[in-house]
Amino acid sequence: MNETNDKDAVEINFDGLIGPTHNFAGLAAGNLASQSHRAQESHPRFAALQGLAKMRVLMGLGVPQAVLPPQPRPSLTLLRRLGFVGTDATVIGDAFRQAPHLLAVAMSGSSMWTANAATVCPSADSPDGRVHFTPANLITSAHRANETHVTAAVLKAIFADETHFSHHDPLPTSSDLGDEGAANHSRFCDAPGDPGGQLFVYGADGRAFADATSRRYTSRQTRLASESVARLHGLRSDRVVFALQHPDAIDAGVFHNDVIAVGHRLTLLCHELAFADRTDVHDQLRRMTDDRIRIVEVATSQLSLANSVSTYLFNSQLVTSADRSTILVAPTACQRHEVTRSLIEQWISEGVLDAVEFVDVNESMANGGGPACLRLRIVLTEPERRAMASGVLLDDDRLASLTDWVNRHYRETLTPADLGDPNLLRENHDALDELTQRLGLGSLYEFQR
Ligand code: SUG
Repeated sequence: MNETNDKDAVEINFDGLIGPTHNFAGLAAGNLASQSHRAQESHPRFAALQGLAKMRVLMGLGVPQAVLPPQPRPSLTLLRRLGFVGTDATVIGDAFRQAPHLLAVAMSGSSMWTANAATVCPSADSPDGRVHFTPANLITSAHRANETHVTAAVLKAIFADETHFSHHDPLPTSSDLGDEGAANHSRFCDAPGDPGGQLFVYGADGRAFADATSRRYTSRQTRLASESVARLHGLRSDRVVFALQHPDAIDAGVFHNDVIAVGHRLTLLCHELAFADRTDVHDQLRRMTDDRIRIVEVATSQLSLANSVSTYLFNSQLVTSADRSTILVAPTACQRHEVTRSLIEQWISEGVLDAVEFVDVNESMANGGGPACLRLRIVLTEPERRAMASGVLLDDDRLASLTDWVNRHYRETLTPADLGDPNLLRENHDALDELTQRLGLGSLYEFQR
């Protein structure tokens, strides 16, 4: 795995900026946190500040940080497609009275979980030397499927230069081809600029007759989808592994693989029930990495599936800091839980990790989104960084400017009754108008044109 090495390539975390309509509508299937917080009051301003504080921690470690902007909400395009007519205020008012579920769908802030925005493969792995993007179709739920076309536009606006960046269409809308992006995808390499090997994890085959077993929750990712993305990105067949999720994990609330495994460089932290056939998956990963991968597995006897899901241990970010230390950026729930705290201490004493940083992203966690859900990893070489829209890359000044922007535009609280307030639309558009100027993205959204 070390033919050529672009030493200037870096892995950048693109975090979803938590949007002004972050709320708890209980929309997400198989996601226990989303279900249990349904209809509670949310705190959009606090949520966004927690997200920015996490970014500050990563920046403090010397890890490159960028943001992806939130999407316009409520999505009037969606509500009009669903038959609501008249002025914007009429559309919102009628949806609120006649179909509050659909208004919640149109109001969702779920694009904040950018691990589901797309699958991205670095140029070092592609035959045409370009970075490849496939936006996730997110077909399992209406609120997430509604992100896809705007996500595609955002990625195209930031990575516009076709000599460096290749954008594929989202996979067709079919339950055979459910795709939830990078949350089910990991890449292993020595250094980010080296050619890597990739792991795609799915929970169902995709052919209806092969998926006939009935379980508590349906899987969101199919093998047919994962294989299609790998094919579109031109990945070499000896550099990919396709792994079936353990069905017990899905039924315990592991709706994405990043709830039960995290990989970075040549390390994989995972639970023993992450994969249906753990021995075979480990063997394949060893072969793909010339036996260089370090697989650190947690047994059910150490940490149950239920506690893996409630602490979100495996939804930590695993990063390499500027001084080349391996750091786990873990949710504060792991600090409070005795078992996860001692597992992390053990990993530090064994040299798997150099240190841990605990981050509080509890507003996002309450919807099932931990630290790793909030970021999309994109490896870029120096020329690729020069070719992108650089306004989304954060430094201290931009972080301060975003903090100021949140403080001026966000509401403190949102309740289910607030979703019917037509003023939210104007507030959201004003906020996004200012944001796209600040990030140098111009007129990105339909409402701005
Ligand atoms: O798709 N929650 C998201 C959480 C996504 C987490 N991402 C990763 N694991 N990578 C989901 O289940 C809840 C929205 C609501 O209930 O209002 C939601 O969509």
